[in-house]
Amino acid sequence: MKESELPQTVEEAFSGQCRSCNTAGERHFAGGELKQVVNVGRAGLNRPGDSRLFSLNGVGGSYAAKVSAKPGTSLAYLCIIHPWMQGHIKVTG
Ligand SMILES: [Cu+2]
Repeated sequence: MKESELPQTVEEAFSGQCRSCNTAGERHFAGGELKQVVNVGRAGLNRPGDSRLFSLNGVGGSYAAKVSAKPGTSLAYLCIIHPWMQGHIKVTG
């Protein structure tokens, strides 16, 4: 997602008004079926709205996903369960 789409406060994240959280949730459960991978456009993490549902088993877990954004792109992300968990993926060539 875009940096400007991240919730800035805990209140905003849990108000039900976080558009990014709501959109991701709706796309993962579209059609009443849980989708683990949501791609907006082509495969891989490259566009606002692309999302992955995964869990890490405790501290030290890891997850891998293909990032298909162009080098130089910075993708913002957040955990929709814990919206204060936010970060960036900086794509390098
Ligand atoms: Cu989380």
